[in-house]
Amino acid sequence: MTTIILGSQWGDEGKGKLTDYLLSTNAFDVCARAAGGHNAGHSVRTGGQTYSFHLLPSGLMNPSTENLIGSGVVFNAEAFFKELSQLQTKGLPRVYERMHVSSRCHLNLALHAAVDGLAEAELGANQIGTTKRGIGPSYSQKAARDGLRIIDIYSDSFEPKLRLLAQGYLKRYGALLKYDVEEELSRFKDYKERLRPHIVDAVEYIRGVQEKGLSVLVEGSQALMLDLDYGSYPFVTSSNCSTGGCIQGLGLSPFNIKNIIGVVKAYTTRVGGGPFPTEHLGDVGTTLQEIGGEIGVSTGRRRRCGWLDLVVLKYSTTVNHYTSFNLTKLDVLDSFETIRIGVAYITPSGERRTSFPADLTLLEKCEVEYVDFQGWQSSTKGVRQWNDLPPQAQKYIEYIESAVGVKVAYIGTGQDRNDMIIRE
Ligand code: 2SA
Ligand code: GDP
Ligand code: MG
Repeated sequence: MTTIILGSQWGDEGKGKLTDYLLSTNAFDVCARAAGGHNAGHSVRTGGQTYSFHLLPSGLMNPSTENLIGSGVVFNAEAFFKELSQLQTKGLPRVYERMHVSSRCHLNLALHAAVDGLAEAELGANQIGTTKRGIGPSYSQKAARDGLRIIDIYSDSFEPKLRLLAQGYLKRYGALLKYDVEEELSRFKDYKERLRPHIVDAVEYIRGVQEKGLSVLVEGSQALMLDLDYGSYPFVTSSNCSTGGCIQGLGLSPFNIKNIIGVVKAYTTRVGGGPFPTEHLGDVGTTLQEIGGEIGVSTGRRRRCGWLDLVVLKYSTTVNHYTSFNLTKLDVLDSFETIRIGVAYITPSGERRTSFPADLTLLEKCEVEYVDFQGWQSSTKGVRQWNDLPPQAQKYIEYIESAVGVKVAYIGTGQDRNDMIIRE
């Protein structure tokens, strides 16, 4: 059976921690990534060590789990080998042997990263605030049908195709493009043999896994509000980081899905540009940022912070069909006297909206309606039993549950793997 873990807000909800937690308590046979690339940053903390995952699934944490990078991912070979080497140095066993990659993945090249930076610079004040990992340009090329896939590395047409792509971008950006095609080609001479043992036909791989009745844990990357179709477009990433994107990126059977767990931070953060209705630009935002340690795992950027937004969460639930939630970072709210939840957007004409608008210009003009909760002002750090939570914290969680209609089955109370409350 398949379990899917998805970001329900704007990312960094703690998907990596839940992946690691579930792998430590249930023996999933395979952990897979379905979309995105090395723009993701999933951190896992256990035994006093922190592990960061970008392109690779956090499933490498469990020594008996096999790991797959699915066809929907854009694959950067340099990031792949760098991450494997770092994880091996940190002591994770057999990481190379347990890491499989779909031959259908599109390549994310140094060329794409160079173009990402230039495209962002052209946007001026309207920058997306990308991770500059070339994710947008790789997916654009894939959609334009002139991308290069992993399988193409082994074809004679690889070199002429890459040269052609580079020429195209050179025409577009001229001397601004800082890119050396010869260097890239020579890197791929090295990757060609090193990649070979990792490459699989992922369609056959998933078929085999499902036929044998093995269990799959899909580790979503980014989040629904960054989804190319359903997020706050154009301030989104270039992949489908939704339930649909997981099925598509891995060729999974929809009938095999048992759980779709939405990971929900107990407040909201966003890194990069774009709308953020409940953002708090004053002391609350600063406190959340500092206590929550809200810093990008891949780029080191400070994350913008604000209160939980139920309009976002309901919208995200409608698109992703969560079967349960993991509410994370509850402990970050411990010191607040009052905790707010955004429940509706009030438009300039006075209309009360409880659905996320497609029109970002309308969204900009909306005011947020909040419900206030009394804070618990005591430590929940490391709490592992529901009954040990302060009643105010229980009330906060129960409100979210009943407003959205999805059970909060897991509650995160700290960074460590075991700082988790389970509610059956
Ligand atoms: P991109 O690089 O084209 O995917 O950027 C487009 C938007 O998607 C956002 N994005 C992310 N948001 C949160 N976390 C992400 N991963 C890293 C992390 C981010 C980091 O875990 O902290 O280190 O800065 C991630 N990846 C992409 C991005 O900010 C743009 O808004
Ligand atoms: P992801 O991209 O969704 O995997 O999330 P990130 O790893 O980018 O960011 C989440 C951060 O919050 C990481 O540093 C986690 O270690 C941390 N974290 C996850 N759950 C909890 C929690 O319940 N409490 C606290 N204090 N930190 C948490
Ligand atoms: Mg992250």
